[in-house]
Amino acid sequence: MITIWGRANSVNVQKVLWCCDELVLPYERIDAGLAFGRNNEPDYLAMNPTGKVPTLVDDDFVLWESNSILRYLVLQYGEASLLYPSEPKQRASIDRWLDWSLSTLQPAERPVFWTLVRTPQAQRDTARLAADINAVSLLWRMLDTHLQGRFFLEGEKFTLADIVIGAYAKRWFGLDGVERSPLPNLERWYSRIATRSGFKKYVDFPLT
Ligand SMILES: N[C@@H](CCC(=O)N[C@@H](CS)C(=O)NCC(=O)O)C(=O)O
Repeated sequence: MITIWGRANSVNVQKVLWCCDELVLPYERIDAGLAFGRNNEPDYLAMNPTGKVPTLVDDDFVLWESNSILRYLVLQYGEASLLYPSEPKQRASIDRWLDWSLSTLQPAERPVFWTLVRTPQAQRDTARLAADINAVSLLWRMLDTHLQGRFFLEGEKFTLADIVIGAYAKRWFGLDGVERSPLPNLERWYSRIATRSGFKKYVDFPLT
């Protein structure tokens, strides 16, 4: 049995749960992180020394880093799945979105999310927030351009790239208090991925 440690409102946990849904993989989830604690206790740190969520336990195998967990799940349980094709160019093209999400998108969107969702209004730095919103808007605009003429991020087929970027897209489109200029390709793609059952079950909730 697969166990996934991590609170359900963490974007990095949501990506993993969505992937399990795509692969029709049973698992159990144990709350950890923020209000649930546990992630800084010795037992948890022995599994995941970063103290972050998610952590995956599959029998005697333990793995942390959400995108590594996604790759593992598909390679171990979904080899025939189109989520992460073995053809090198297709796989590398998916990998660059997974890498980009961690190296570029998450650092840019995190301060906006934390300010608007987890910081009381009176404590917000509004000038900083405006600059942060502008920075992340530019990234979504780049994605809008990329999605011109594409059904999913890597073409016709839904892949891990759509799961990873899709989970962050919820954290953009779900924000109150942001003026978003129209991005028609991105919006079309977002309404397409929002029909997936894993998105509905694990991602499509009010941001908390
Ligand atoms: N690069 C890591 C980031 C993990 C991470 O920062 N997780 C956040 C939640 S999204 C966390 O554990 N925060 C501390 C907490 O929840 O207590 C991954 O993708 O797994």
